[in-house]
Amino acid sequence: MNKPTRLMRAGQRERRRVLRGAVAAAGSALLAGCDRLSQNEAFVDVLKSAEQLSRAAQKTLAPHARMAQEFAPEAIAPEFRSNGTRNPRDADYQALRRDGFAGYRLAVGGLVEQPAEYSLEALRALPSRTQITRHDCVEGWSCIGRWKGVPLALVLERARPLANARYVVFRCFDSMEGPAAGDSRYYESIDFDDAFHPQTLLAYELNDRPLPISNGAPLRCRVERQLGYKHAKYVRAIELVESFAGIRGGKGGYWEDEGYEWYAGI
Ligand SMILES: Nc1nc2c(c(=O)[nH]1)N[C@H]1C(S)=C(S)[C@@H](COP(=O)(O)O)O[C@H]1N2
Ligand SMILES: [Mo]
Repeated sequence: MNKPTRLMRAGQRERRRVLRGAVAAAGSALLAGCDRLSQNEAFVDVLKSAEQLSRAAQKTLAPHARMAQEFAPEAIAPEFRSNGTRNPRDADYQALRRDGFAGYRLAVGGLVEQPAEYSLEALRALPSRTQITRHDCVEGWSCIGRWKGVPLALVLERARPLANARYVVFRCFDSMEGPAAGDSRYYESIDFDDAFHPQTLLAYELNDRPLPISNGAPLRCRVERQLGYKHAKYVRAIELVESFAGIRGGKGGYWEDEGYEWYAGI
């Protein structure tokens, strides 16, 4: 074996210097807070690929109250992309649509003391929140938009969840497969941490206009600390449950039943 040359030693020193810099950068991101950390995509990728972060581990890094980053109006994209269903072909949806959603009612039920139905007017009459956030799709694109809606927490508090309720399931209008597949309507679910988070909304406006059809009219969920597929569009009903057993594939969401992660933290 040859002794390392001076050039090789210089190369090793350089690599060590670069590594130290990277560790220091990661450290300062940690000190600067979880939002910065979660914005550091390379760092998050390293964490995810290193050991497929469990939900528990991720929650330790990103505790309960962590807020998703919000942006200045200048950051809003001129046009918000749409993905997945862009216009549900389901007859009940099309009938409501023809009517400008006047007949729309959001049903809130399942494990609650006080089931309820809300028209869009009733939802708009509740206190609202507006936020400019970035939507990240698992397919590799992002888009910043301004969302207005009623915090999901308000609607849930009014329903008074029963002690055994653990998850909020969103039932959507759009069928994902042909009629032969039976009920293949999109659905999603989140836990109470996310359901009661202040940035989790039932949104009825995008960029100061009623939600476009392609983005989930008349009502869609915003759950800002998770990836795009968790944000149910075309929400028809909200159901509180104790487990996902008996709900379609049992994994808590349409894409989850196809193999995606249930907790899709950003
Ligand atoms: N009901 C319903 N919700 C859905 C989807 C869908 O196909 N149907 N697609 C999901 C995916 S993968 C993404 S990225 C976002 C897209 O939201 P957008 O169309 O407003 O961009 O909606 C999510 N919610
Ligand atoms: Mo997505």
